[in-house]
Amino acid sequence: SADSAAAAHPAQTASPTSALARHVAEGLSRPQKTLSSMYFYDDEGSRLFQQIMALPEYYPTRTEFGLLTTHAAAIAAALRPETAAEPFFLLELGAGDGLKTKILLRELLAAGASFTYVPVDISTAAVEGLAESLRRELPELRVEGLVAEYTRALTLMASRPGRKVVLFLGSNIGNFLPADQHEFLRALAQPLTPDDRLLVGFDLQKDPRQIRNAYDDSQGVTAAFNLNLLRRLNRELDADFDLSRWQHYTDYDPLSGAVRSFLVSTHQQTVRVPALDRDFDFAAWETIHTENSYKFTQPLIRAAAAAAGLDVQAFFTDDKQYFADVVLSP
Ligand code: AVI
Repeated sequence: SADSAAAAHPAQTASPTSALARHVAEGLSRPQKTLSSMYFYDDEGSRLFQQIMALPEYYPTRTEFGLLTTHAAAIAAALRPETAAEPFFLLELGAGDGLKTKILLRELLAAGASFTYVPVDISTAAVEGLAESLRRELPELRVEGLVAEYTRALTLMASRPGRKVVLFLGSNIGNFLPADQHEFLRALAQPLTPDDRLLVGFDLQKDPRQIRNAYDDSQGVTAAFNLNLLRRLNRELDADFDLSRWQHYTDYDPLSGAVRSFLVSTHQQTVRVPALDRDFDFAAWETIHTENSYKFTQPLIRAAAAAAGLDVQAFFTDDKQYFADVVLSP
């Protein structure tokens, strides 16, 4: 049974009822097999994503960094309360290494704003690592890390007095399906009050080849990032995916604005997942859909905001119009 399989390797295997195990059982049982990009980010996946952000083809991080640098003063002004002395909370959902955020933090500090920076992540290591680096680099900054799911973090913070400014950068919103983007924005907005603000990053539609290349880089880092999902199932669920029989495939569809990524089975094969006590069959060239990364236009951003009951207060973009950081209010 699943129980005895897990008991046989207690140190390596996740319990059959772990969120990952349940997700795999469900996702690999569908006619179009699917696994969520949410599970890319174990330690190895997070390390590979850091490498992706530095790739020549991966323009979003560099572009958003440039646009935040160029418009730092105007963005900080759009986020700050009217009176500099009024204290507020600056929450950041999924801050990563905080490289981009530090531009805004420095700008707000220089403008004499009184605020507490609250990086939010479900990984304790991520929150502590960032808090630690900020204590060294910006000792005058007040930091209160929060280990929680995003919407739960906002609900928790809602009971604290003071305005809230919420950052959701990097076009992470694009990894949700459109209906889920609207629902997520609505859930973020729900505990906020009209004086609060959201700053959300959106990757914009552009030359389709350029978008596709960003997700299929010449060094194969994105391929390794996608394939790491199977390595993770081997590590955590004791599965026996043979990585030499899988390929990374990605495509950008200008009609839907979505980059879709897949893991492709190059042979007919059966994979055993002991933590689930199950086998999964793959036909030759069958795919597992692993990621969506939606690209936006200004009208799509306005429609998403409207669907979530949010107003667009300010729209910042770079000179090539590759990326946008948008200030929203409930
Ligand atoms: C985290 N997220 C915004 C990235 C993106 O561009 O969709 C994840 C990624 N996947 C492949 N490359 C980068």
